[in-house]
Amino acid sequence: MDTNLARAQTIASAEQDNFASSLLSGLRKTSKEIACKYFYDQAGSELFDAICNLPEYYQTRTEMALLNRHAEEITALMGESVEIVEFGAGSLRKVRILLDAARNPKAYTPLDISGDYLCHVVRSLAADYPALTLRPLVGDFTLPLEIPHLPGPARRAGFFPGSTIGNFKPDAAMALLRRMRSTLNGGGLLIGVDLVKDPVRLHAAYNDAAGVTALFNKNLLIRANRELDADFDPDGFAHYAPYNAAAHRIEMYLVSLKRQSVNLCGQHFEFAQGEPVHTEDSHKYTIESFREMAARAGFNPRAVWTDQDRLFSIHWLESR
Ligand code: AVI
Repeated sequence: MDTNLARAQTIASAEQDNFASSLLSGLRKTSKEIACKYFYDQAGSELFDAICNLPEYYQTRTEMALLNRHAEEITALMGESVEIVEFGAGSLRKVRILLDAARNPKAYTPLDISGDYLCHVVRSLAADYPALTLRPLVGDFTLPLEIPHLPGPARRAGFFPGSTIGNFKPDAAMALLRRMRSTLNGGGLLIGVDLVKDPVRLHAAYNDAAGVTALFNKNLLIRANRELDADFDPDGFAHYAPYNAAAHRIEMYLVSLKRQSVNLCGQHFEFAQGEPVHTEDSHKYTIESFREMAARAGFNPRAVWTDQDRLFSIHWLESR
């Protein structure tokens, strides 16, 4: 085992959440819903990786290009001997750009709900960054959590790429930013945010021609069948992802194609023909509207980088 690689440590929140209880309460609502954080089992994470490589999904490649172009400036703002705390261990390709450019980074602390995925992620970094402390933490960053401090002084810099902040409703996004600010303990936050743009382009990104996003959406039902012994018919539901221009968000649904009933954890649910089950929102911001929200969450919005077509943005927020 590499010496710089700590064993994954679980940090529990006082609040508890799990797929079964969340799904049961979501399907009991008048407007049925399934929480989007349950997309990411093994199959869902692989489908999401495939989405990131789709020609229509401009977000990932645009953010990567911005990170590559501005890595020097970004890591200079983070400072020397920094501990990079990543909220959700996403694509390692992104944090590697920061680690390569950073001045003598002290530690990388990815925080993710999936322990297996985390171990895989950090193991692949250990040999390439022998001087870096790798500290995988298993926990749900959407819940209130305390990250234990490393021995010795280290400034923290948060990293939250991919516009995952867009998957939270504005009130919840603001609460999450507040919690991140307190976790970072005076350190700044580097965050990727998808921008408001031509609705046709947005629609295409969530309704790809190859149907990968549709599979990603339906994987929620397949996961419930496998893990909770439910009897959803995935072909009995259609992927539907319109852009709500007034609310600046893509809304994702699974729409029941027929009248049907489903059994789940000993309970019975009826679906009318055409009934939608809400599975995700993906909010889009303007640079100004995001900076305003960050300021209301207690950050001091400093640098912002965007591409020439203003598709995507990366913000450096300092703690006040
Ligand atoms: C993870 N998140 C930022 C993605 C998004 O674009 O909202 C999830 C996704 N849903 C469908 N395609 C991608």
